[in-house]
Amino acid sequence: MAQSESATIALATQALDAFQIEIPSWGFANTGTRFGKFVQAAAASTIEEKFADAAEVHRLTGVTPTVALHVLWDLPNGIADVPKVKELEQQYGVLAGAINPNLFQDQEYKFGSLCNPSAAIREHAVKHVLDSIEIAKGLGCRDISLWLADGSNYPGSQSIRNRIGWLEDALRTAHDSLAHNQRLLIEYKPFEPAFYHTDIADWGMSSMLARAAGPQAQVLVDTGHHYTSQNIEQIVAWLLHTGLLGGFHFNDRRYADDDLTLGSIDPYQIFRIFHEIHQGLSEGLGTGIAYMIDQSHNLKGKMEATVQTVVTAQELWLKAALIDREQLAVYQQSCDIVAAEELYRGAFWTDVRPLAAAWRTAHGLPADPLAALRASDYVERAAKVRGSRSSAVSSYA
Ligand code: AFD
Ligand code: MN
Ligand code: MN
Repeated sequence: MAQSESATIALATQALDAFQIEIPSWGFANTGTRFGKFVQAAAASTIEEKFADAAEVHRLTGVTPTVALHVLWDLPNGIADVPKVKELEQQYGVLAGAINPNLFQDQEYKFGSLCNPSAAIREHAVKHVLDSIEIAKGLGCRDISLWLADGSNYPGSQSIRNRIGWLEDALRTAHDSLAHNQRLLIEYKPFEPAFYHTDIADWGMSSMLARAAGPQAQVLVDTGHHYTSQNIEQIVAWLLHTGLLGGFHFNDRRYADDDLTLGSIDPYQIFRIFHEIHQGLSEGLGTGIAYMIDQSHNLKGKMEATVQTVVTAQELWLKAALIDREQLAVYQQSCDIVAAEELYRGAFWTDVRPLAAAWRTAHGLPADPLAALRASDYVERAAKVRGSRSSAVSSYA
């Protein structure tokens, strides 16, 4: 049964009012692949420039009030940098979001961090996580978003089960230092940079590690961290059902963890994930989910890519919200496959851009944030101020 236009507008307003997404500080910086880095004149290279870019994205879109920080890249002096970040929050009007420890760049992590066979190295890695939790406390951040590159490249070169035990101990220690309102989000990834086994390789391992760590540990789903054929929305449904869904790192991929912009390859997959979430939310599940972007904008302009991603996320969130879930349940119950599919896909086919534009206008925002960015001279001004420095960066820095 078609919804009346006013009902659709009311539904769209409710859905868009409820959606915010966190942007990554590293999305504004020069990143690259193992084959090199193409520097961009307007790229941010200081924490202040990252806050400035994040604030501009929030000014244009209205739905990105927080920026995820990477401890070593954004707070190189650790907890000592907290006052400076607090000043930037005040100055730019966006807040620090998830805090990301860095357990993958120190030379001593060559054979692992929390899973390293050396107790001394494991202790060093645990200390870094504990320091990151203290930074999060200092900034009033709820989430510590933990990704390990730990694993091995050759069969027989490491004890997989010893590493599980060390990891359980480390995560329990980290969990026990959380404030009562904080969460430890445990991210999984099937491979890369380890190419034989990765210690936290799938949602099952993350789930069991979260359960072992304690009630404030949950799973972080990075959409690029799955094998090509995996049904991610089914994983999301399981994590919702078990109360283990902490949040997302959104991006898109064709082959591996490509960190392409969300919805650029397979928008339907994100729609299917968002449907599971809307369904869960309607039943009181998933209320604290962290929606975060984790992308590396190697070829696209970083500001354009970030604004484009936020707008796409809003549109896919809204498309999924338009599904008449009550009617869908009737078709599912009666196994009317085609009716269910036509209702479900019909929402995906709906062009929600006019609804989203109207919502933005009603909120005093540009109807088309990407066009507004492109019409502005923000990127050109940033390139002028920052250009001399970033062009000095060697392509393999
Ligand atoms: C890399 C990792 C992982 C992590 C991100 C930020 O694959 O997704 O969350 O860096 O540290 O993309
Ligand atoms: Mn990630
Ligand atoms: Mn990744």
